[in-house]
Amino acid sequence: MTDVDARIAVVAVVGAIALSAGVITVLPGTVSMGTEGEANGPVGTATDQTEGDSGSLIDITDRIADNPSQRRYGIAAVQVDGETQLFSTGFGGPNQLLRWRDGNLVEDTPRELRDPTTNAIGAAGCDIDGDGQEEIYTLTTGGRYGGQKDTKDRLYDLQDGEWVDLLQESEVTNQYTGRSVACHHSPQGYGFFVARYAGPMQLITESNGSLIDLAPRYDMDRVTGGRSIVNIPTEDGVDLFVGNERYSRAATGENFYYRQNRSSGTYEEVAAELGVADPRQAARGAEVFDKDKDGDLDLGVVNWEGPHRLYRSTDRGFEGVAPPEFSDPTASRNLVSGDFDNDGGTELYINNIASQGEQPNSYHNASGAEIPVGDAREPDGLGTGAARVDIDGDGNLELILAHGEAGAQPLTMYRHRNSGESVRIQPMSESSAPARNALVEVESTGQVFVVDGGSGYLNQMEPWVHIGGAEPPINVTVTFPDGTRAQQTVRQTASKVAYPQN
Ligand SMILES: [Ca+2]
Ligand SMILES: [Ca+2]
Ligand SMILES: [Ca+2]
Ligand SMILES: [Ca+2]
Repeated sequence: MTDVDARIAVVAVVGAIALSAGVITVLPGTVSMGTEGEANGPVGTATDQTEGDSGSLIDITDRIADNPSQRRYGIAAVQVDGETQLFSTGFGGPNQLLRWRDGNLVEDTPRELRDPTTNAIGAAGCDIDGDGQEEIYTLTTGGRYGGQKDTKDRLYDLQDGEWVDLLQESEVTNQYTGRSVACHHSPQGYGFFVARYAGPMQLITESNGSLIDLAPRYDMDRVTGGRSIVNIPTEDGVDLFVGNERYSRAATGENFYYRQNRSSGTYEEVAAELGVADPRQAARGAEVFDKDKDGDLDLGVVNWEGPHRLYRSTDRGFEGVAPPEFSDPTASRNLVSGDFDNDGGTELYINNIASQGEQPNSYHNASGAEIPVGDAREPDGLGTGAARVDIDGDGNLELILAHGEAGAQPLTMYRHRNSGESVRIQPMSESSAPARNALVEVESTGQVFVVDGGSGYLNQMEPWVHIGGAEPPINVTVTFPDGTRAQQTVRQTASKVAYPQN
């Protein structure tokens, strides 16, 4: 899809012109903010909690205290000092780290993480060195979307209170552009899988104090137009889906599905066999969730101006089951799943980018049927990143959206009204970091949930499992990504599950 990249390049230039002219698109529920980049206070209008559609998302952007209008791309929920925080990548401006304090989302970005000049795009957190603290990887572009770039990515490690970039002195980064990065547990432990664009993909981990790239060893260093990544844990290993597109006329754009065999320590690429290669479409967001509560993870993929997919897991692979109201093509960026109203059913949110006129976002139930989206429609929103996270710890999921590419906009934040109860579980790794890629099965229903490893497309969801419509106690089985299992009765509404000690 060479035209796609050409269009993105043009859009980026137009966006830059618009910015220099001081043009700002104002999102629904926000107030005009003066000049671009100005760090004003709250940008959302206060929302009357008693009005509106009870079946839809309401705007709570006014809770974001530090919310400059700027071009952003990804948004990653990372765990820092034991607390879930939000890291947004800046494009033509700084990255931001935001945390919840006294009823507001406030910025608290360490100087080392701001990195205002490298034009970052995807980000993820993952404890690759086993010290219990997630490292933060940012995929930079240097302003280029394909081929080689003149910047290095960043891999920030928190050392004695200061974030140190481990790639600065390392030869591991290959300096090809890309889009997404995710936390993936290979047979050798946690690493960052990096989806490159027109360059070999990477799986970067630490071994004996040095960074290494495991992708060649696992035959994952393929070259394509890499876009999205999602982990799909099974009993046999942690599979990895990579959503791709054509990057040249000579290339093909099929997706990859790497089936991990944990016991043999190998992967096999089986996307075509499973029915998810979709070579004619340009993949964007991807999500994994148990849509029919049968204990098998299903897959959703939104494509750029092509049919969006809902795949039901079967004995033979994946079967496309999206109704037209879900599959209808849009200028999509992300797909977010979560039980936002705590009724026990999963909702799906399609986040679009309005770079060529209005492109409203849409909201669906787990079968793909459209439901009222409410304030989160954002017809003029330049959607790029999206994350689900219970950032205020009240047991209800928030939806946080980043915007950018074609222009500068603030972050936005939404939640459901009239939410029911939930049980939230955080499996912890052997090193007491979030056990991303862990699989949680609820005994009473058989439904399974994944601790997100990122990225969907550019992002990372919270490192928790959110079980809506549930009340403690519930019995769960956690399959850690190395295959270790733990059964536990969860007695609190928010509980950690420790890695079993011998
Ligand atoms: Ca670490
Ligand atoms: Ca299923
Ligand atoms: Ca629901
Ligand atoms: Ca919440």
